[in-house]
Amino acid sequence: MSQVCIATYRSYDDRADFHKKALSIAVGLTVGSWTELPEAKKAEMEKHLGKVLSVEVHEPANGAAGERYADIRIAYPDINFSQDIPALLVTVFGKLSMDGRIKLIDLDVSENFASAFPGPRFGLQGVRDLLDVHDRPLLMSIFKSVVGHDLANLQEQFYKQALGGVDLIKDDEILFENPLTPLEKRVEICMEAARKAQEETGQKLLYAVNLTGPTSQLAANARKAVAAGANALLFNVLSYGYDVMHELSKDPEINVPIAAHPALAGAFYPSPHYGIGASLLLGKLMRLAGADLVLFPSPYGSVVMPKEENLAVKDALLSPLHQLRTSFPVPSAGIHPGLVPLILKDFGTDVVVNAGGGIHGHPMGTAAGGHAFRQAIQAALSGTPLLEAAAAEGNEALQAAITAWGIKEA
Ligand code: 1AE
Repeated sequence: MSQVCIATYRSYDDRADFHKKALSIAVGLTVGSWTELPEAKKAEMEKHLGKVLSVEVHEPANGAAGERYADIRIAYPDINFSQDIPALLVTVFGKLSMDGRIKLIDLDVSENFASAFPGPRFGLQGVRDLLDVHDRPLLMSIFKSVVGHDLANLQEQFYKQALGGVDLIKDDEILFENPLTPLEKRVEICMEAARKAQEETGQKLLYAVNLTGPTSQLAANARKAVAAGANALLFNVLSYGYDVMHELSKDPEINVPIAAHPALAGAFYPSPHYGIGASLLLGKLMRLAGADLVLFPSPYGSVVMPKEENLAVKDALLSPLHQLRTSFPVPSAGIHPGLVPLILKDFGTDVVVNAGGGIHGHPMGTAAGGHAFRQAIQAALSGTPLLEAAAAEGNEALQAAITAWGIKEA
């Protein structure tokens, strides 16, 4: 068979003949009809025809209604669609996404299709190189309370976060272009605070400024941000579409890492019956589209994603995928220092520990919030139990964080 992209679906139906259903998808989403075609036409259309690769039917043990499903794999010839993510998604799950209880759980793109995608420009290793941090997980802080604040206030917030020893600071995803903190000014004052903090901490820092506005202005806005000194971007990928990030990430003038925010992802992945699986939505497709870092809900904090799904996202970002660099996994939401050993146990050291409330809500203030995380990371790396580390001299920030939020062991 020539180059094909393979889609895996989970289809729920109490009575369906899943083999028949799979065939109707493979034919319907490619050549339209097959058995009615004259033999000469069949020979001509063969190269366009989708092929059913496998159908695994799962009959519920107790015959319970609503639980019968099949995992169906279908190969779609690359020749049918152009080398872009919209064409791929519309082919494999366009109309089909509205056709009953069916979820797209994975996509294996061909070497040929992947060759059109440079993927993450920096990737995990490139982000580490920029920061010169190679021996520990990174720490990211999220701006909180940004709407309605002016530049001076933002600068102060930035400085306090930077003093805490974080490696990255990201805008809140709900901070859009506004008269109080316009993009270029925001970048200038935050990067000024970053330089000032670096004199104290000796640490490099990336500021992921939120890239917003109408699609037609995004590249221009990104270039303005970079010209003003931005050394990273935050991007709400799902509200714009993967192809928009793909265009931004391969633009030679937008030569900074892009952190993909998962806003809207909850509209796609949580249902077992509908939508797109988390590892595809937030893993493979984000990486293919060029995200250097990918934020996603963690299994520990406030916006929970089941652990198995979470680790599948991680694997999709880190496992070999054609020629693509790996993307940094950033499990997020509700993260506090007491979760750090768990995060490192599940994700290893190639992870970004990311927190907003868990930094700004620290009882001793924002900078102490960062310190508490760094102390927790150090403890977890050296195998020291958090309670023991918190009792050590100099680790008062960790002690206060544990008193405030506790420790979650498993
Ligand atoms: C899953 C995205 C997390 C995010 O963007 C965010 O703002 C988290 O904030 P906290 O750490 O839950 O306060």
